[in-house]
Amino acid sequence: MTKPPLIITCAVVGAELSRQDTPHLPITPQEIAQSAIEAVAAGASIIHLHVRDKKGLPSQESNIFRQVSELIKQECDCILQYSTGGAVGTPVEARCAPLKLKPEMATLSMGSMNFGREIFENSEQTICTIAKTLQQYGVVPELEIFDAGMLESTFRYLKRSDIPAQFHIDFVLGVPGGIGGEVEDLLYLLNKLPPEQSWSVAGIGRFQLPLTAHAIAIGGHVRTGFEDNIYYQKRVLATSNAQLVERVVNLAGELNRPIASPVEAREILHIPAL
Ligand code: KMH
Ligand code: ZN
Repeated sequence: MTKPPLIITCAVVGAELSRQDTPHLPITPQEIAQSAIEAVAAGASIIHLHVRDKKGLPSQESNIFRQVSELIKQECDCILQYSTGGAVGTPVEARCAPLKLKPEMATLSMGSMNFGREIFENSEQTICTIAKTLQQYGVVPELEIFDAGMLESTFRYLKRSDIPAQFHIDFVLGVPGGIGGEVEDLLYLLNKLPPEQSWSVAGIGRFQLPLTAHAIAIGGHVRTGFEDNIYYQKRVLATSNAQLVERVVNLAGELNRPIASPVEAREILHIPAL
């Protein structure tokens, strides 16, 4: 089967990291936008977006999402994918708040889990509330699957029409508290997917590189960026999100996978053309 062009998502900042983890983390709206623009120039077609407040803390404030989105859109075309996961402990109303800006995509985490030392709450009620809000604003969901049970739950929610029928799946592998990040873990999950379902993988930390290479080779899509991994090599920090994207582009070149433009990514993901 011919493989589709490779969609690269870049998760530029996330909610869990600070400048103490890496001095290269973008924090202000201008820095986050600039980092996203560079990632797109390097080959990313989707920007997975979290934002930070004036203190550098994670925020779901829609004004900040608006500001960052406008800065990015002034400079380049890309699919903006807002986080509805927010930071651990963010109430569901706040998590949904930026959806009123109608981004092309947003995330929907498919279950609760231990997330490092904390609990990432995604009860059935939370999932259904976010799913309904996504539908209300016509936003295409990316389902975040952190563990095998979340995929099983997805099929259940789907049968009951609690989530939209059209979605992309992102397997986030290697979060402490979720499924592991070995290639075998990915294959176990993929075995359960219908063949036509689009999917990507986000490997956390040291799992990022091998999972990326594997996904490129077998026709999946990939997520990279500081949210998932701040290192370029063991004990060597990546200096930018673009550097991590460039590595994916290089691997894809070696493996003969062309890179999807934002226009091609929209086609693959059934997102209406602009
Ligand atoms: N910050 C994590 C607890 C998402 O963006 O939708 C959840 C997360 C998922 O980052
Ligand atoms: Zn995220």
